Amino acid sequence: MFRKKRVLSFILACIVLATFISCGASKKSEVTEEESSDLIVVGFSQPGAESAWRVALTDSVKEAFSESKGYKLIYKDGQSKQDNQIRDIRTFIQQGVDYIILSPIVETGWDTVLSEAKQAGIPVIICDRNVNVSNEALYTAFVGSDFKSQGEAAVSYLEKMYDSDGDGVTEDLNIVHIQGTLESSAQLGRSKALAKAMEEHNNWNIIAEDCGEFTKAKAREIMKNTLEEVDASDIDVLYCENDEEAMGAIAALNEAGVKYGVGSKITVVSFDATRNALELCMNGQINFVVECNPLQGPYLYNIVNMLNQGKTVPKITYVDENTFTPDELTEDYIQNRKY
Ligand code: GYE
Repeated sequence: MFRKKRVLSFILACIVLATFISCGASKKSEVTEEESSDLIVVGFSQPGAESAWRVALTDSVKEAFSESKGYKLIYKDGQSKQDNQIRDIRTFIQQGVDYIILSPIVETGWDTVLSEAKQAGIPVIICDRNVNVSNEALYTAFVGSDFKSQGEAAVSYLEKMYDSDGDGVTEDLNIVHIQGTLESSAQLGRSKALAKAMEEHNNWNIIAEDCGEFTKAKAREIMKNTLEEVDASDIDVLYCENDEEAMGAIAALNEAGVKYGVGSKITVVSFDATRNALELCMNGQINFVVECNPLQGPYLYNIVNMLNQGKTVPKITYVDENTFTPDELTEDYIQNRKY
């Protein structure tokens, strides 16, 4: 009898304890939910971390959507694979985020996952590179660059540089073209401008063309191989679709002892205008840099803020951008730059 009573009170004690623990736990999760429900949750899908430019974009977005401003940012790196980005967006949808920001690795292949986000009622803001989808209503807004204009800026620099008498007829040009990740908006726009120039100037030739994946290592390899196939003295222009590629190609030229830049036969043009590239430009190693502005966080913040207030947002917002030649640069300017 006594034993039975002890067992009974033990069971009772367990029930009380279990109730206490479970109450405590539910109370705790309520608090966490309450805390996070005050924050607006934004999922940010990046294609990778292939360049200093992209790291600057990530930092800018993280800074813009900080907890102190009322946001919780979930950042995902797609490791240079579209499939990973699609998976990351699906995870955001399952998590029920309030907004999705997508920087797409390539332009196509987004219809299905963007439809899923739309069905879930989550606005998607495309940033940096654009998407090419069957229905533009699949995303709410785009913030980024006009890559074709960037390419046109580089082309018009070359046109002026190689037409000293200004009669519209340039010298013959042999161009080495190192492309960015194929089918990304940045590659498509920058390559399109060069392709158009090739049609307009029948004395311009692309003597080597390959994809450097926007990385220094790949571009270095491409330039090294190119120097084995073509005579360096035949090259007039090195058109690199980002700064990393320019730095990689320059490293290969250095190794081979080939001169380039201001005062040499080979003119180097590049895109992004990161601090390192501007330093090279100021020293005359890169002749012309077209800026591509990665400080897109504040632009995205404005869009999300407006959506939050129920306002209509512009479908396209282009970020402010510039171009640089060596004589326009000072050490002070470069050091004060954010990326
Ligand atoms: O030029 C390059 C990068 O999409 C604009 O991607 C971006 C490009 C940028 O990794 O450096």
